[in-house]
Amino acid sequence: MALLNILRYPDPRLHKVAAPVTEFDAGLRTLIADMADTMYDAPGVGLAASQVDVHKQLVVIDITETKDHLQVFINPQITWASEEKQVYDEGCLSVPGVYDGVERPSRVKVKAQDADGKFFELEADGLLSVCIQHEMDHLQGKVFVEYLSPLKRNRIKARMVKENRGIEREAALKAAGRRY
Ligand code: K1U
Ligand code: ZN
Repeated sequence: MALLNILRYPDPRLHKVAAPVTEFDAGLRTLIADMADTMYDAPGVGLAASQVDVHKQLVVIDITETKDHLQVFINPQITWASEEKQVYDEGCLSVPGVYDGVERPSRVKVKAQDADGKFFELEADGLLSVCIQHEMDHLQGKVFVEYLSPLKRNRIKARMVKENRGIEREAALKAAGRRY
């Protein structure tokens, strides 16, 4: 089991656009397993490769309470979105502690590949629909706070910058302690 480092907003690497996956090999399987471990450990219901600084079109999702239904979406494409919208209080492992309402299409159809490269298509509603759209935004370099007002976003950014400095300071002190 390997836990990966989750990038924290406003890290500029969260805004990179992910490239399509072209090799369905053992390295990809290891990345999927490590991303799943990282998502379950956080804990979260989804994780995009962009959040662990791997800029490939790969998403893992598990919205079950029992955490036993991992869904893997490689090179996902939305093929249909409903006219009907829903507002959901979204969270993000890259912006911990922040939840706010985002309006998105209620239902989507998504076409993607599995770990073997096999194509599949599914229709999603509720949390799965929200999660797919949220994670696909990550692959385009978009974080959900970009849907919020500039005032809210700037407040969140300022709070995160402060928190991130504290985390970096703690890490530096720990590393210095290990040297002595
Ligand atoms: O992309 C991410 O950072 C993961 C994110 C997915 C998501 C959740 C809710 C709405 C939209 C997208 C999260 O998992 S945030 C954490 C969370 O929602 C959660 C954590 C523990 C149990 C249940 C949910
Ligand atoms: Zn997120």
